Amino acid sequence: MGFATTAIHSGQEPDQATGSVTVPIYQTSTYAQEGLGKNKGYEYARTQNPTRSALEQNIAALEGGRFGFAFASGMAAIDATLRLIKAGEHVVVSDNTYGGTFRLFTRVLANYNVEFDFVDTSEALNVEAAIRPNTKMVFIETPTNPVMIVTDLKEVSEIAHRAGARVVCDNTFMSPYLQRPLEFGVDIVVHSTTKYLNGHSDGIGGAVVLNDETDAEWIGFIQNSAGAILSPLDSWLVMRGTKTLALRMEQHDKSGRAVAAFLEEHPKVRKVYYPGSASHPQHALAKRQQKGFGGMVAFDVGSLAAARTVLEAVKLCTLAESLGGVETLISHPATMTHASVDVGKRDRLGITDGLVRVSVGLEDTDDIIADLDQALNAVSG
Ligand code: P1T
Repeated sequence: MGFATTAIHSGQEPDQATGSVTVPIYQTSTYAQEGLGKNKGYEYARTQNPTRSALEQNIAALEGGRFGFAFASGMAAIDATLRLIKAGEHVVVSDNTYGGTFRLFTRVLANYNVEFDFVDTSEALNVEAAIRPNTKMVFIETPTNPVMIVTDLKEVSEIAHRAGARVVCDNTFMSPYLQRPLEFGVDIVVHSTTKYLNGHSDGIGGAVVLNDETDAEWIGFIQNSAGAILSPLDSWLVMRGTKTLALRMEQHDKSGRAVAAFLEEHPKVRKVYYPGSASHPQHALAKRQQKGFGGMVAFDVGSLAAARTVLEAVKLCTLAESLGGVETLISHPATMTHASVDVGKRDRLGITDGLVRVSVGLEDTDDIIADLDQALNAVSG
């Protein structure tokens, strides 16, 4: 079955009781039991919920994995995944990740004697050099948020596996329509479903997909034990989203390319970060492991003042955190999504005060470009 067919049908069988073509929202906390130890497979809704199970099956199928788990947020999904790591073990991480991931690793999990090394994973040799005898996980984001660095999934997976470490990929920026990390040897995919999978900016959520049965059992155990589950309504909203994921990603990709091409030519723009541009240092790799380049574009206008002008002059684009929804969102990583990363590291990564990030939405491409053009033209000098 093709991707769009899987998205619409996997986990989405018509309801047995009524024939409802959408999976019902089982808005319940518990289930009546027929007798002691006698139930219909559902006991308590933290542990099992049919709406959540349907979504978990759907996302697992989209990523081409055996097991899926839905969480209350992308961060909850990442946190649950890191519970595979024990005190005294070591994790190698892409040095540019979403700021919240960096914060969770350095400010929370580091307190539990888990060691993290942040390296530029776009150079596989850096990963190899960072591996230690106690390395049990390599965590990569590709392309990274926000400077769109691409990591070779196959090469890094081979290096990690030789050392006996699992590879986790945060696939939020691409969605499974544009990139399927498990096919390149990655062991675990995590998502903020808040973004493209939901696609309508109306719910926070996260997901984990993997093939290994032992690790899956543990993730399921954590999901139930720690309890950061996705609610039935939010599960339903993500399923509503995945049904149109293929169509939406096609358009995000088309407009993303057009916006990046426009920005590259604009005199007020110093630098554009978009793996779809021929000038991107890893354009060839992105072409190899991605089906497209998506709707995330970052660009540098040289100063905080210029960035502020652009961010405050836009009329159609909305100044907001988050990404992957139908509406175009524009943000300032240095003070918003990546404020928790120290300034020295931000500068090294290119997350300057002049960097602006756009999540190119599904409005007419010409309207998005016209809005960015008038906002850029408001920059003085
Ligand atoms: O916000 P939440 O659903 O918890 O997901 C966290 C997260 C994880 N991974 C990536 C790559 C992300 O981009 C995010 C969230 N990012 C934003 C809110 C943002 O504007 O970049």
